[in-house]
Amino acid sequence: MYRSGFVTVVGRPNVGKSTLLNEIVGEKISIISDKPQTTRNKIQLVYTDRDYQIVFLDTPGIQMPKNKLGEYMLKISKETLEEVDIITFMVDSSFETGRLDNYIIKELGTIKTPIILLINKIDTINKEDVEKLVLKYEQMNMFHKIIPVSAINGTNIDLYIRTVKDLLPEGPQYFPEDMITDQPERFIISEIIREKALLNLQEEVPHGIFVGIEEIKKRQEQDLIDVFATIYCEKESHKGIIIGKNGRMLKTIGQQSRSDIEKLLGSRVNLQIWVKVEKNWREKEAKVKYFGYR
Ligand SMILES: Nc1nc2c(ncn2[C@@H]2O[C@H](COP(=O)(O)OP(=O)(O)OP(=O)(O)O)[C@@H](O)[C@H]2O)c(=O)[nH]1
Ligand SMILES: [Mg+2]
Repeated sequence: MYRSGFVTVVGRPNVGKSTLLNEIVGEKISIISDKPQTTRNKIQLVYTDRDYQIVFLDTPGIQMPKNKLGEYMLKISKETLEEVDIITFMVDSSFETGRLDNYIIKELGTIKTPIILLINKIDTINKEDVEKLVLKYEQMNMFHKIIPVSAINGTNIDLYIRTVKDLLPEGPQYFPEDMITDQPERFIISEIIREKALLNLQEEVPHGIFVGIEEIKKRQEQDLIDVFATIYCEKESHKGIIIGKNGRMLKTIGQQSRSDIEKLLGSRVNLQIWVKVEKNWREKEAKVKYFGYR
């Protein structure tokens, strides 16, 4: 009997949801950064073996929305709760349970779907504190299972997979066995560039960017692919910061992105990035939709 199903991973921003799912599928599909609100869309990551297929949904960190983009992100994180077989709720053990965790716990309390709680980043705390946390969450009486994990080290990830498998209903293999994401190459390339922008830029600048891919074209009879991209930002001053003194910042973002894109495409890449201003696009519903957040 083949078993399959959909599993959403929700939690506050920055707890390590994308790190976990990349670890499980063994490839970097979802981008990761030390800044909150890294993931903006719902991204499917598919785990397949002989008897099981698990379709994981990576979602944006749940946060009180500050603009139209934030409203969209909250909406899709909540929507996924309704459409899955299993919910994984992830918390970060290096922080106290905050207002946001409590908000999410309250939302989850009204849902019948089984919930697995992952307490992540246990590599940053000692054993006694892990046990205390487990006890604290056990008292809430709402989780099918509580698993302390380290997404970065891979600790207890096998136990998590085992737990998910045991809960899966009988079902078809939805996707071919070599498929690990529903996202097109074009999207992953734009996300790689956004990740490098998040990595190198400070404060509000990276949160206001959107990366558009104009063209991906293989040069004939050459092992070289041209990629033309545009980074849209919200203000003239941000454009200056992204380009940097003598173009240095844009060069760094470009070099780091190119290296990852080459790995993804398995070919040499010529990457050209332009920077344009699209004033306050995150506030405007039409623009947010135009940029693909719908
Ligand atoms: N020490 C430690 N750090 C981790 C672990 N897992 C993730 N991180 C770090 O936590 C930060 C956030 O990771 P992400 O995977 O981007 O978090 P996320 O929950 O997807 O964040 P959003 O997409 O913004 O909601 C990154 O700097 C990761 O390297 C872990 O097990 N241990
Ligand atoms: Mg993420």
